[in-house]
Amino acid sequence: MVDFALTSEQTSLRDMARKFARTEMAPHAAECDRAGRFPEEIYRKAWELGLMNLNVPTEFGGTGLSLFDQCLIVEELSHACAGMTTSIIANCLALEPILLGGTEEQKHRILDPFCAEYHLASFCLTEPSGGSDAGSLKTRARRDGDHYVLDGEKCFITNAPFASLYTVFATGDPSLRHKGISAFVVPRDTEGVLPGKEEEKMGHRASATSTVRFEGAKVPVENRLGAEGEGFSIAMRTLDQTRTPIGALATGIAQAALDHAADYSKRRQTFGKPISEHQAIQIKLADMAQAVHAARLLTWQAAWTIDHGDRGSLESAIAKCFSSDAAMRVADEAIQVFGGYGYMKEYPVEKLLRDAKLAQIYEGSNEIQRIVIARELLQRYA
Ligand code: COS
Repeated sequence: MVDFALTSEQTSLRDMARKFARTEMAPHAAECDRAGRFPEEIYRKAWELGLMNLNVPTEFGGTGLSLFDQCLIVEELSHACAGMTTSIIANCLALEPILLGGTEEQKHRILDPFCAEYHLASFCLTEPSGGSDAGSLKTRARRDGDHYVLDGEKCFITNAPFASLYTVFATGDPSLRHKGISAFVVPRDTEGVLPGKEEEKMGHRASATSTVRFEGAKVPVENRLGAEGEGFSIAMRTLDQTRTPIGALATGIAQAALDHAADYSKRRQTFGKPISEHQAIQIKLADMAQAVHAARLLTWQAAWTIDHGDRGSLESAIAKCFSSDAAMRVADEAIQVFGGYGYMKEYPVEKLLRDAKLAQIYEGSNEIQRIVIARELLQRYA
């Protein structure tokens, strides 16, 4: 039987995340957006409450939540500020390769001390020469006795300037394409690990993004995850897991846009009555509500599918792609409901459009999601 009702534990979890989002995040969202400030004091509080490292099992010091429960939290956080949420959940992305590819020894050695204190980690896959074609990455990993030497550059790396740990994908031989890629855990204090300066972004401005250069960085062999050449599979399986919470993040943006638009429509008067009484506005709100509901349900279904043991490549790509496209449409319509005020930074909705845009690009652009969806779909007609 399919049941859409949340358990009492899930309701409490969602309420706790909502309270944190509304009291700790929302009051600072506009200021951090304007200044491009990375509010580490908020991220530290999120860690204290168990809102970080959500996917790491409790035996390694994490919160150990199902993907479904993670999505409940992510939607609430993102309703307050998608940029802060990106920084809070970046640890899940960065640590997932360790959960998928690490041995028990590696998990305890790396995750136990990492999760015991407030730390940030970054997932280093994308490179300046091509993000979508992950199999063509050029960062080299040369084996030299009991360690590897890493050389190359990663870009658009969330939390990189503040991270103490990087999961890095590098190749032993670029001519092998995806078969040459391995995954490594690289501590920040390794000599030759050089995070770049923070990027100035259109949205998600409370989150920090930069390049990371590796110049002869020596990584011990025991920090390689899985076998040599297994890195691409680890990266793809990681993204299957983490694209669904991006669906939840986009749903949070869309719900916030709908909430702001509906609320404003009841207070704004034109032609002698609140604009909520004009059918032109009601039709917009109805379309926005449909998009929000569909985004949430697709995200929940993808999370449920993965929690029940399926790889979920198709469902997570659908959830991520649909929800982020929906968030763009809903944020756009929210601005239209606000009219000229919606275009002004003094009001909250233009930020939502800028934040929604990134959800269509990161963790695999929506064009890549459509390729994944089409491939998965066509296999079923073989
Ligand atoms: N899980 C496990 N294995 C997977 C997989 C998945 N989800 N998807 C692909 N693979 C495997 C394939 O089975 C294939 O294995 P074999 O060589 O054993 O047959 C291998 O990986 C190569 O797959 P494929 O031929 O599909 O690779 P492509 O080079 O065509 O690339 C896409 C596939 C486009 C899907 C991949 O490059 C991609 O996801 N790009 C986007 C990267 C991204 O999301 N970046 C954002 C970074 S985080 S902000």
